[in-house]
Amino acid sequence: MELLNQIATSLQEGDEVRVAELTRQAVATKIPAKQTLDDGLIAGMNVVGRLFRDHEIFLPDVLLAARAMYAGLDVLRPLLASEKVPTQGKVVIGTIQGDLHDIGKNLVGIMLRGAGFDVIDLGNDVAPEKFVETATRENAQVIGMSALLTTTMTGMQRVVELLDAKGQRGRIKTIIGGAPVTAEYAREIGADGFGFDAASAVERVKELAAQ
Ligand code: B1M
Repeated sequence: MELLNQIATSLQEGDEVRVAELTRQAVATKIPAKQTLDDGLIAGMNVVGRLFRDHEIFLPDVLLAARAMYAGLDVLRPLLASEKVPTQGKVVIGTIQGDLHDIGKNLVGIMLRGAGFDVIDLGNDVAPEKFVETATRENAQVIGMSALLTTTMTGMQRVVELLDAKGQRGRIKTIIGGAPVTAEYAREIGADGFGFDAASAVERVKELAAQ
């Protein structure tokens, strides 16, 4: 769809004003928020990722694209979180230590809140101990961790190990996600779940919180 292509292109150009404006147009023309997210904002960010990997653009360009992504997300946030239902449980989320990527994690948080979960967002660069301490203190059912770097994803295993050492592993469930993370990796480190995207993360968290 032309409008969604324009959103993707403006995001690649790092034009946050235009991305916000076009996203508002998409909302006004009743394009479903999920479609604008997937085929506009995320599609644009995927191109940015490829260009950055191939050294065709540089870090400042990626930062501008991230800012533009947030401008679009701010417009979609109320719609993505609109079907609020009574609380389904408590989830502690964060991006793992050493990792500053927080767009995907924030999306997961928005969708979880929309699905009726109480979400405690620890932000990015979160130490394994902090995940475990917070979840224990807050009596959360699930810890959700995000990692975007192959060098930081290993930190998620430490959270599972800490839960084990404190005898909390069965009570507090873990779900992991992020671009380099796979279901196989989740199994390997003993996490209870994996989310390919924000929507599948919510489905899995629902199952885990109900166990
Ligand atoms: Co960075 N970066 N970055 N970056 N960056 C990647 C991840 C990279 C793949 C780019 C590339 O080379 N192609 C590469 C990693 C390579 C690797 O590890 N193999 C990379 C690199 C190298 C770096 C730096 C090291 C660059 C440098 O300094 N030289 C540096 C690291 C900083 C650090 O963290 N310590 C860095 C910095 C940055 C910015 C700060 C500029 C910016 C982040 C801004 C921010 O987040 N506030 C940035 C960005 C934007 C990216 C790319 C382009 C886009 C990431 C993104 O937001 N995608 C990224 C390339 C890419 O991933 N294609 C890249 C959109 C977002 C909606 O998707 O986060 O995947 P994503 O989330 C998805 C799913 O993964 C899933 O649901 C989300 C929605 O569908 N999901 C979960 C995510 N978390 C989940 C948790 C769950 C379940 C599902 O359960 C709890």
